[in-house]
Amino acid sequence: MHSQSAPGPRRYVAGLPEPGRTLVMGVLNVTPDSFSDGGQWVDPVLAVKHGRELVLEGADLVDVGGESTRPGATRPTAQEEMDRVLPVISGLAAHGVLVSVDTMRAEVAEAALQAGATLVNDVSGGRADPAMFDVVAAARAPYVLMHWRAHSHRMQEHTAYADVVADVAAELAQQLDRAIEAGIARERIALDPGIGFSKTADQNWQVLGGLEQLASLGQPVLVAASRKRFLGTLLANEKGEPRPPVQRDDATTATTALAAVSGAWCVRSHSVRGSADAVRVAARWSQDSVSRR
Ligand code: PMM
Repeated sequence: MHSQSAPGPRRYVAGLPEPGRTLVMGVLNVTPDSFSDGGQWVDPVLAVKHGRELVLEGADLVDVGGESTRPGATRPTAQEEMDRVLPVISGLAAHGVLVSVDTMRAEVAEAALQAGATLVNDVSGGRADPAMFDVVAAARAPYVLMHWRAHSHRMQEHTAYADVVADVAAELAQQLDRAIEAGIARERIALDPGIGFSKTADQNWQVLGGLEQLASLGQPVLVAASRKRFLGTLLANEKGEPRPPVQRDDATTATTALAAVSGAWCVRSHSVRGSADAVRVAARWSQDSVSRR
């Protein structure tokens, strides 16, 4: 049982909106090879148009990424990554869209912040590039620190845990301490357990079931389950073939609702309309569950 007097986890990140419900981060991958939307938004004009559509559908911010992190992906160079993301970030920022940059590289994060991004979403949690924390600290930018063990081509070799929820929480806590030591303010940091990163399908479900334990680290939690493989596996057909990524949106909406009632600060989603509805339902649901106590 949680102690009644323990302070609840922080439910906001300084510098970002606080609408009184879980935020929705819309995914905009400007990559040729992401697992569910790869190749669709390589043209910056189409990408900006799509990003603005995501906002109309209810995204609070749009996450622009130029490197695919699907298992086995090969890395672009930093220059290629910047060529992909910077025109899209500046185009969206010019339209008043709140943008996050999905990158593991300090150099890309710095250029993206200069181009108008507000938040740095680092799937490596500062482990891929030793300069990342310094760049984020100097810019005083909000930062998503994800649980990460290895680059994509090797990540599924690193799925050994004694207790996946406790181990992910401990590894996140260690990186959180390092980020704070490097000068990033605690109230600007959100944590993300990294669904699908160095985790089996069962481990992903265990992490989702343990979201409240992760929240006990005291930081806001971001959940990014959208269209991921473990949902395809759960919804496999009678031949055992996984449900394809674009047919996983209803399941994504379900994970959004459940993450939101479990206290997630933000969800990252490709199918924004469903997630935007789900976070509103969850907020209303939770309001009455609290007042009835
Ligand atoms: N997953 C992907 C990309 N970026 N960012 C965060 N914070 N958390 C995640 O789990 C995450 C992420 C995976 O790829 P996708 O963009 O194709 O969904």
